[in-house]
Amino acid sequence: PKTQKDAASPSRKGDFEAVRKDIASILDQPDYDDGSIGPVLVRLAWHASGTYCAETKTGGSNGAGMRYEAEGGDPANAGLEHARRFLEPIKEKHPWITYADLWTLAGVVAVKEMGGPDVKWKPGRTDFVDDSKCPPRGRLPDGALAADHLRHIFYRMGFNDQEIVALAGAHSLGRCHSDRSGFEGPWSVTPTKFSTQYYKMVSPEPPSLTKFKWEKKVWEGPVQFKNEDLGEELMMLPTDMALIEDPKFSPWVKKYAEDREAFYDDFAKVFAKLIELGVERNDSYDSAPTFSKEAGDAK
Ligand code: DDH
Repeated sequence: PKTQKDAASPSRKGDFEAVRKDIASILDQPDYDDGSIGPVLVRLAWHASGTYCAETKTGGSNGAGMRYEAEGGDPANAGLEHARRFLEPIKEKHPWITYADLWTLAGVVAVKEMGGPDVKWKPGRTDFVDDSKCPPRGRLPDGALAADHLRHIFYRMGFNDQEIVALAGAHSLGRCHSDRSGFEGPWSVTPTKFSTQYYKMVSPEPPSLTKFKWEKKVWEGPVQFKNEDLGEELMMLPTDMALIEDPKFSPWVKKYAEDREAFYDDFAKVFAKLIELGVERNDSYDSAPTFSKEAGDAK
């Protein structure tokens, strides 16, 4: 009898370069947020992957469980239906790619197109055929909490303190939406550009940074921090502030604020690790070429 894993086949055939190009071509969306869907695609790849539990080997980007209410309806995933909807025409044009491959590839393409590093990406994820293997809710981080929560969530996936800080640099991108997470606003003045801005804003250390004082925003919403020194209201979550309050996290914040190359290198490594969590490939897939030609096609 076929196992569930056999039932949904990985995206083996097809031209991944063509998919990359098509993803790049839809990133600019003048009417959406700050004019790009890049940030929300990065968040989609991250939330697809960030449910991984190393101990039970469950969760992770394999399966594309967010297509089902069990995972897609997790309040932590609110708003990601927009990202998935934007990718639907790409899936229709390249039906051989699995959703799980498409969502992770979209994050990688978005990082690159917004000026970030090349992140290694490998196909071979399968899509669940039903929701029975969706991870339980509650595995993604809660922005209202602190350093111990970050460690609890990211150690479960198998990351260390340096990797936690490197991953957090993705918050140079995009914004919070009060109708999705409850929080509101962007972290940087360049939310569609991959950069070290997040560390420069959050870090209390020189060179640039002593001038940025964060204060609690007075509003009806959840606790978040604000700063208006750059002429626009920027924000930090309590979990962002935890990175500078914690003695083991804060040296990495300072390092990445000052050393763009180190951040780009480390981000590329850690994002590649993130999107591989829990992905198991069978041998025949591993030996297949990742790009347009299948071994058997080359005569
Ligand atoms: Fe994040 N993130 N994130 N984040 N994230 C939000 C938006 C974006 C947390 C909370 C929030 C990572 C880690 C954390 C991106 C990437 C990454 C929002 C706002 C909240 C809240 C959602 C909304 O209202 O639309 C918390 C907490 C953590 C943590 O504790 C570590 C990581 C690791 C990444 C990553 O990509 C590696 C991106 C991009 C966005 C912007 C999305 C958008 O629509 O714009």
